[in-house]
This record gives sequence, structure tokens and C-alpha cells, in this order.
Amino acid sequence: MSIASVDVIVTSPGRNFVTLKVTTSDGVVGWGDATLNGRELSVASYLSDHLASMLVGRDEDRIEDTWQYLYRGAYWRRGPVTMAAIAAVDMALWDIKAKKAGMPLYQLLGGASRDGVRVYAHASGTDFAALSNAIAGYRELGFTAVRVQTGVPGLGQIYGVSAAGPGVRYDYEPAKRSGDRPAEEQWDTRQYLNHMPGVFAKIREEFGTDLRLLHDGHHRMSPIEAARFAKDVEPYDLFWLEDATPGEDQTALRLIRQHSTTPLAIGEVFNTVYDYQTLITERLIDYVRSAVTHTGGITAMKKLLDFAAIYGIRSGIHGPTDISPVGMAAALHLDLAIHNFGIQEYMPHNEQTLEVFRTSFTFDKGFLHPGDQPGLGVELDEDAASAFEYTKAYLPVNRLLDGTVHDW
Ligand code: KDG
Ligand code: MG
Repeated sequence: MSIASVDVIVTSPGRNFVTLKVTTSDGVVGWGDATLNGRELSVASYLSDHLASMLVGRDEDRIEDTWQYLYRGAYWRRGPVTMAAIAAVDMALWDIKAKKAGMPLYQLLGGASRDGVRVYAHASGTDFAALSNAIAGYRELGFTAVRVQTGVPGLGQIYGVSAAGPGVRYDYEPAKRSGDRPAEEQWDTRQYLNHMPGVFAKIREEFGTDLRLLHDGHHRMSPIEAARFAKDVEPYDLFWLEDATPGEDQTALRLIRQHSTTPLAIGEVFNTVYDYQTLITERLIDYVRSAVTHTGGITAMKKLLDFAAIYGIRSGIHGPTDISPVGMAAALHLDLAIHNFGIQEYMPHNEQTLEVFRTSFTFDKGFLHPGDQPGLGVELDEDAASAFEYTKAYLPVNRLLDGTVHDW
């Protein structure tokens, strides 16, 4: 058998998604997620203008060989566009292989290492009352872990805080349909550093010590600011502090480590194992945050997580709404199978998205399971997808109060 056709489907059920459909000569269909938030069409073009013709006629079972063919064969390596495109092909081929085997993908990855995948929800609020309300709501739903983000006095709308007001299943969608340019937000690290530790103190007072608390710094602190923050929040026992500093500078994490025992997570903007080389071998992080969708797919992610395992570093796979249900399924199968699982991010998709992507995930008391359908367990409904046209959307740009562009 061989690959008969390769199609790229762009749909926007509330937000944009790029999905790859690979069909074999005897009609088996595999799906892959190629969504790159705010730059979707670049990956769609990479796939349809460059990779599709290279894939037709290849043996769909040769997953490793196809990965190397696309990665080494391009000469130009790495980067989010290339690695999202390779990831989509890789996911689709694993979906096909598992469907042909009649097994859920996690069985081909070694079988389940646990009964379910602990997930964390996004709790946020513009002020403490709204945040506390969101945390309480997630606890009632059974979540055992929440990421907390809150407004900072003096700043307007900031990263990670729902504008929708108090609520549990709030929709926080950072990509804005803002016409031809990104929306702009304001930032001041000093006000943030002075405000946040008190918020964690109040959360621990109100909710006790059981709840796992996570927080995302979203690349905004300098190394020394991040070291101070990590030290200041130590008494509140964070599960992790994510993206404390910008992702390019691996050695920045050394400085944070020298000053604090707050566990560190990084990697959602990384796209290969090489971005982690120093971080893993020097044990500068505790959790790998890559998305399967942006890191070359299941093949590459499994190798990355096995490498991390040698150093006692665990997984914390990226799972925001800009990872489609196909990418989320790939994460869940890996989470279930690997030994060094840490936690999985879970931002539920909206109803329109779930009409387009039919999933078989189940949620029970804070744990997700990918289901036991053969393959990834997600099917895209092409008729439903065609009702939602691509709509340009951008992640915001951040500026300091004096107008200087800052990391968002
Ligand atoms: O596309 C960017 C978002 O996925 C990102 O801002 C979300 O930081 C994020 C997270 O931790 O989910
Ligand atoms: Mg993040």
C-alpha cells in the first residue's frame, strides 16, 4: 500500500485550525494537526505546496524514514513552520498505522502506564474574587490542578486572564480577530512582581495545600527578575512556574535555578530536542512544555521525552485551544504511554470545534483518557469544517507602559 492523497483542510470554528488528511491507496485515513497560532496559512502552504507531492506514492508504514526524509531532506531545518508541517504528517501516519492495527495509538507506544492523564485547567480572573470563583468551579468539576493567572492593578487586559468575567468554562482565546494587525496589550513587570506573590498566599489560605497550582510567566521576566519571582513564591508550593524568561536563552534558567527550588517548565515555543539540550543535560528544568504539534509530531516528541526521562525530567505537554483536538489526542496517547508523565494542559475546545472534530476523550475527576478507538480517536467532519471559513487572527503584541515592545 502507499499514500494516495494528501489534503490540507483549513477551518475556523471559532478559531483557526490547519488539519492534514492523508489517505492510503486502500482508503485508510489519517489526521494530523498543523495549527500554528496566527501563522496558520504558512504551514498550510508548506504542506500543500511542498510536502504533498513528496508524500504521494510513499509507503505509509515507514514513519521514521518519512520523518527523516522531510527533516534532513529539506536541508533547511527546525523552525515552527517546518516542524508543525512535519508533525502533521507524522501524526497522520501514526493514526493510519494504529487504525490498521485496530488499536488505540497508546498501545503501539508500549501500552498504558497509568489509568488516566492528570490535567490542569485554566483558572483566571481580573481580580481575586473572580479568580477564586473560577478555582472553586474547577474544583467542583473534579480538577486537581489549576493554572492561575490574574489581572495586575494598573494594567488592562493581560495574558491569560479571561475578559469574560467570573465563570468556570470561560473562553480565554489569546488569538484575536483584530483585522490586519495584532491587538496590543500593556505590561509592567515591576507591578506584576509586587502583586503576584500575595495572590498565591491568598489562594493557599482559601484552598489549602492539596490543590496543584501552576503559573505562566509567559516569557516576560529578565533572568534576575525571574529568580526573584521564583524565590518569592516558594512558600506557596507551585507545581511549576512556566516560561519565566524568553525561550531563546537556555542559560537564563541557570540563574533562576541558583536562587530557587520552584519547579520550572518551559518549551511551548520550542520545536526540536536541540532547544532543550542544555536545559535537560544540566537539569535546569523540571517539565518539558512542547506541543506535539509544534515539535515534529509523535516520533520526535517520544524521543525528546525519553531523553528527558534519563535526567528525571517529566512531561507537561502544551494543550491550549490552538492545539486542535487531533494534536490533543496525540498528546493524550503519549501521556498515557510514557513513564515520565508529569501533567497535561487541558483547555476544552468550544462546541463548534467539537462539531468539526469528533473526539473520543473522556474526563473523569480531573483525569482525561484518549479512548479506545483505533488510531488517535479523532475524526474530522469535512462538511462541518467547510462551514467555517479561515478568518485572520493574531496573537497580541505587548508594550511596556512607555511604549517599548516587550515579550508577549
Ligand atoms: O498560541 C499561543 C498560546 O498557545 C499560548 O499563549 C498559551 O501560554 C500558553 C499556555 O501555556 O497554554
Ligand atoms: Mg504557556
